[in-house]
Amino acid sequence: MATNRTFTMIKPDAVENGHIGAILEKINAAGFRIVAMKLTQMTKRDAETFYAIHSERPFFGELVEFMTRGPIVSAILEKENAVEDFRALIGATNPAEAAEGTIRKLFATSIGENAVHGSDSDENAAIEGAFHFSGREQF
Ligand code: FUP
Repeated sequence: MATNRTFTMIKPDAVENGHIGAILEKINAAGFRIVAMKLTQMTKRDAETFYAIHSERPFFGELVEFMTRGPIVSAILEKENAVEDFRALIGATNPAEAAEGTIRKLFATSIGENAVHGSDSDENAAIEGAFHFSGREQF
């Protein structure tokens, strides 16, 4: 397993509900190194671009509205097998189906407001990380 990177966002619901610290604690405890991190608010255009793959889905409008309604914490994380291990740490997209102890089981309220994002492939991790961070913001 190569040491590699994934990209995450702590979404507006989890920020609003005061879960930034607890989620970062879980990420640290799972052995991820923080390569880059910041608090920002996505514009409508940012969210439409980031989630362009879902643009034809019925939930796209709600997804964009949700992701732009308040600040997010975005971060690049490094670990062996980062993408797969982080997906396991966050749990299923729908928190009702997420395993016990996962971040979504603990902190998400619905499939639409599911607390965190995690890249689904090494290729998307690189694209998503570059969308949010310049090279000078990565350590
Ligand atoms: P995930 O990879 O687990 O983040 O899930 P997807 O890429 O399938 O979906 C991205 C986001 O779209 C989810 F985080 C929330 C939203 N979504 C919905 O609102 N409804 C759905 O039925 C599926 C996804």
